[in-house]
Amino acid sequence: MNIGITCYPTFGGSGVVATELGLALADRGHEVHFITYDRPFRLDHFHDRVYFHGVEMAKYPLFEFDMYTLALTSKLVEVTQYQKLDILHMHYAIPHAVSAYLARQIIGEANIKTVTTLHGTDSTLVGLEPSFLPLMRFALENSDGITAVSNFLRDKTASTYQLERGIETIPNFIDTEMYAPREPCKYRELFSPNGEKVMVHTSNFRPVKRVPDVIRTFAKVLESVPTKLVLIGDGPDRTEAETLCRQLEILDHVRFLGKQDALVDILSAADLFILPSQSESFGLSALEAMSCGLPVISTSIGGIPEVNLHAETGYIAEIGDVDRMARYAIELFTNDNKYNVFSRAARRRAVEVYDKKLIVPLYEAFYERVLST
Ligand code: GMT
Repeated sequence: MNIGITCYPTFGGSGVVATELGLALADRGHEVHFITYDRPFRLDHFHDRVYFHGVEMAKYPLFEFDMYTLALTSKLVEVTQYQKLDILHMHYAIPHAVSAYLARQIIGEANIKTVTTLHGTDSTLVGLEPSFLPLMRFALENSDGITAVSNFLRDKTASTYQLERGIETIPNFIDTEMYAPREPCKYRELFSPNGEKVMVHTSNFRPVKRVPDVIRTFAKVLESVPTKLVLIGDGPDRTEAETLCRQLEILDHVRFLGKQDALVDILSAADLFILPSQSESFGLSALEAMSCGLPVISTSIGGIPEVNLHAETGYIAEIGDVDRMARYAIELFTNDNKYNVFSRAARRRAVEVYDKKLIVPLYEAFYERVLST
């Protein structure tokens, strides 16, 4: 198949999933065209059968606001026609599904099919804005196929937007050969010079991630078990997080690493992943950690419990319950047998349920079904 993929190309789970999907599809013999305003950040090497088409923005004094939706539409039309695409796969509905709809109208419905993958906030937050809601509903009703990354997101979207057509769950996936425990891990001694336990969190430091809960949980763990905290990522709550560490007088035990590429090495140097989000359709960062053998302590929100199984691959607590999250961490840090069982279960779940070899064929089968309608 000739497949066009549009996503947000910057850091973020939806861009990661879209890019990894495109690369995996190319490895399986398809031709993949990424169509977006910047090169997706994981598209940093030459890959056979993978192409990138940048969306150019027209500048004109009358245009006070950029018209990305229209510029993307034009590029989708151009690439579809010249590269003879069979399918346009939009990751994150707003505004991509709208551009795909417009492009299909221009090209002709018989000549291209469109698929929208919902990732989370496109459906649970942005699409609910009163100004977007009718547009979102229309764009979804008019996609040739819709997938969601968790059953939670599938059901929530169907009920919120009162959709008359089905949504298929195709969960996020991971390359479990790349995301695997690495031993001996080169960063372990740096993070844990005196044999301390290591907790890790990675996110975009937005309020929904509740980074202060990570820090408060860690501070409580530190009262009982010598532990270090490693924070990966950056975003609007970073300053507040650093201030909180100072106030709690724990800054010496916390490392803020900012945005990092060497995730596998860092995760492999840690013992436990913490994800106290107040909104999460899936929790790709938790899956990355599980694949590296880290048990996860998370909230029970959204799609996270589909990924992290309570008392099996980690523990689940209510939003904001830092006492309980700390108790769970201490339990795992002080019971080696239990820790090892959880660690193995986390890795096994990643391999047996979410490996890219299992999930990418589900997208291929979905495309084939859409193309045959
Ligand atoms: O958290 C965000 O708003 C970013 C968004 C994204 O585009 O990366 O994340 C969503 O998609 C990820 C990949 O499917 C999921 O793992 C995240 O759980 C989801 N975030 C939310 O639902 C808040």
